Amino acid sequence: MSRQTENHLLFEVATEVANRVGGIYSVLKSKAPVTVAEYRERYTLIGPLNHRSASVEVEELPVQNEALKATLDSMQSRGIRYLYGRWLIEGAPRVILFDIGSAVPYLNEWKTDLWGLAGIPSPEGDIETNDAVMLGYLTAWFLGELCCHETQKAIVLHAHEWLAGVAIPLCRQRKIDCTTIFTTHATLLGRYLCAGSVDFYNNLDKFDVDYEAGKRGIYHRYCIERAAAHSADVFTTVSHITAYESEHLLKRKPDGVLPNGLNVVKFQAVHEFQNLHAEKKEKINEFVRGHFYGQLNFKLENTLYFFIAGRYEYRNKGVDFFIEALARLNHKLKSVNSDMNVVAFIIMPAATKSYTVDTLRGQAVIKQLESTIKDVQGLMGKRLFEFCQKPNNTQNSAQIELPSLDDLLRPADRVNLKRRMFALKRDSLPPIVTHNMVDDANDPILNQIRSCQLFNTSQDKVKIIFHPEFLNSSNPVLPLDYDEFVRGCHLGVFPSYYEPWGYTPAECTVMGIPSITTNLSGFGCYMEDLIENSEDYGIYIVDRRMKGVDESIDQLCQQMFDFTQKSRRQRINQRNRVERLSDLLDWKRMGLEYVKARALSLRRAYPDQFKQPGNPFDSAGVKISRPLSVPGSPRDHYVNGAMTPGDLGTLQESNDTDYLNWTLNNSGYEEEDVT
Ligand code: U2F
Ligand code: UDP
Ligand code: G6P
Repeated sequence: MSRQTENHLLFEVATEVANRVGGIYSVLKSKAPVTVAEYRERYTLIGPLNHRSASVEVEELPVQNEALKATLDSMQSRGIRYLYGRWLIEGAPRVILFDIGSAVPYLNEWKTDLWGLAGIPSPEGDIETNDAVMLGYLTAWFLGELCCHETQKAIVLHAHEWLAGVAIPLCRQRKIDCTTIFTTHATLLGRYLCAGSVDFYNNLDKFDVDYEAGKRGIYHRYCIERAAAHSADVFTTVSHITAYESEHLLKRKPDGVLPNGLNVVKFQAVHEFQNLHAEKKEKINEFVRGHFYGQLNFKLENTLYFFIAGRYEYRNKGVDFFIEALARLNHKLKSVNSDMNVVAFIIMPAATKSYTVDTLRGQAVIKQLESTIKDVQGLMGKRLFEFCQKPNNTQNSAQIELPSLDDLLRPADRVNLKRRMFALKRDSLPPIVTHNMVDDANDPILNQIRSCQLFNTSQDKVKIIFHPEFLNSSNPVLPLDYDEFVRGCHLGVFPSYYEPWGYTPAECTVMGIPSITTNLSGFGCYMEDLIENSEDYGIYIVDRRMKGVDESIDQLCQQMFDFTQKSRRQRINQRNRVERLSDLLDWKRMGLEYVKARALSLRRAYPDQFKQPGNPFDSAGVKISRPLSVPGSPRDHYVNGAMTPGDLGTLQESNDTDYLNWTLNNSGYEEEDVT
């Protein structure tokens, strides 16, 4: 049956809908404004229901659309529970969150079916795979029914990552009348192989994939990923480097690359982000004063905050490089007698029991000192005021007397202050980790810090703080949300070995904070392609392709060292330049690749429609404009703003569509339109 491709419906399925785990949440959330602007109520996200996060992120709504209601009612009548509502983020997209628990009675039947249908095994006891199977079957069930109720409009299903990929082979096998896109944000085997000690990139074409997957106990998961990649109408990844990896590990060359964008917020006042940096840095200063209490022998004025953040993937995220390079930087700063200090934060969640007593105590004693000083200050002010207005002190102008310190600071105040100062005494060094770890002795980060001897001694120019938990504003010791923390820092360091895209450096960029990345990360390659002299623009790229490990670490150390040698003025200028690159990462530009992928999948599913002259996909509209502000000096590959950097070629070639005509509702995204 041929359906109308214009006004088609779009469903995006992922496990991170309204539930933050990692980068896919960032993709869906930041992309929502542009997708909603394009699709309005024709866009719905599908995911598993996580009660804890949904209760704060989703507002329940009645289902109004008839086809949708009939479909969900029918599923409900067979025991499936769901939450339909509005995801409370910018753009406010509609979501259907299926309660996976309610599908458990079907699980064994579905597992058997998956084996019969696609030859994919699903062993006992792998909860993640069970959840993936249930989410996939629920999605396919939903689409199958929806196609019967909604018979006019074409339906696009876009699945992210293997965890949401089971629906794709099902749609194909059951011949459900929809078209599918599968985007992989990393490959399973890639992550596993890189986390070990293999020379991944030089051997990509040589791995025996089935054997490697079997060896790691992930063969069934790998089968799901590979089935999704092969049975999707359009298969994409988030960067060229992952496209290359997918071609070898999943054995299908992606049709194109859908790079990750961000929802770039422009401030009215251009320098607002600089003020924010100063404001948030002060909050970090407060934490640092507490953490280093009694041993704060370095000036915060001359201190730079570096950080690495993300999921705890020791080798993949390059924490090993970071710590080694910090040790070298420490040595270098000492040897040149630099007056600069670095406090390096590692923000990576690991299993912990609680904050350490020392960490909590540090914050407490500094707060007590602060509050005692405030009290004493008040008393001294009062005494000064009284003294100055006494008649015998003001009568004789030739001999006006000022009070002595003893008049102002009384013995009781001195005692109070001394008590607080005694409380600052400590015998131990400032801790390198803020929490009690469940497995302190075997933690790879702690062990490397130990072997590099970065112990926060008073001679160290580089101090280190491992915070094994993501940040949030209700944190008792460092009360900042992650983005506030980033704003307060000076440099993000992300020397990843395996990083399909890498949101963290991209986020730094749009917040005007310089960062270090590598030419093995999707983001790093994207920026390297786009900008000449990227270091001037605050994008430092470590070469992890052509250089040996030692050489790469030296390069990273040198980049950090060069950064410490900048003056405040130079840092301010560099932040301004970084921030000007934001437009390159805006979904208003990146979103175009998603549009192309959907057009291609519709074209593949309904080729007849695209032969007709006058198809709305091929006709009038308004040209997309160039980015509002043209970035500093980047090479502009793009003719008339038509190209976006994600093209592998095929997305373009297979579509005759004139993408110059793509526009967001002709007028662009208006905030008030979608809230
Ligand atoms: C894959 O994702 P990942 O989950 O490995 O990672 P990142 O892109 O590094 O994203 C980590 C996210 O965690 C957030 C941060 C990022 O959005 O803002 N975060 C946080 O909320 N709190 C903290 O304290 C620290 C970090 C893949 F490996 C990546 O290369 C891709 O970029 C990603 C999406 O395609 O998928
Ligand atoms: N500036 C700032 N914060 C300050 C002081 C200055 O943002 O505390 C601004 C200043 O107004 C100027 C910019 O920094 O606009 C520096 O721009 P410049 O043209 O010198 O260097 P660029 O950033 O263009 O390389
Ligand atoms: C921002 C503020 C300035 C402040 C500076 C500190 O630019 O607008 O007032 O002096 O940050 O920069 P630094 O790199 O030393 O943290």
